[in-house]
Amino acid sequence: MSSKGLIAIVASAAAGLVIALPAFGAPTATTVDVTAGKPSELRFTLSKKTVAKGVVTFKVANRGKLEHDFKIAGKKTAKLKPGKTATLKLTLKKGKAAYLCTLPGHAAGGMKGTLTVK
Ligand SMILES: [Cu+2]
Repeated sequence: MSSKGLIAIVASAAAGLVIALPAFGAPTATTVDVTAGKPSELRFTLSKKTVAKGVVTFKVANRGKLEHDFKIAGKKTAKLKPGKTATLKLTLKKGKAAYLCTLPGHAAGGMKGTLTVK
C-alpha cells in the first residue's frame, strides 16, 4: 500500500473518532428551565415535573415584575431582578425535592412546589 493510502485511512479513522467522541462523553445531565413570575407573579413554571436523580441544572429566569430567587435542596440562586437569569447546578437524590422562592411572602403566596426525582 502506498503511504498516501495509509494516511487517508488514518485520517478517516481519526475523523470517525472525532465524530464518535461526543457520544461517549455525553453527560446524562438534566436541565430544567424555571420561569419565575409568569404566568402570575407568585408562581414558578418548571419545564419538567420529574427528573432523573443526579446532577440537575436549573436555568432560572425571572419574567415577573418583582425580585425572585429559587431555592431547592438547600441551594438557592441570588435574588434576581426582573428580566435576570441564573443557573443553579446541584445533585438531587431520589425522592421529592421541594422548591420555593425565599422572598418574604412569596412561598406563602404560592411560589413553591415539588419536583419528583426518580
Ligand atoms: Cu418570589
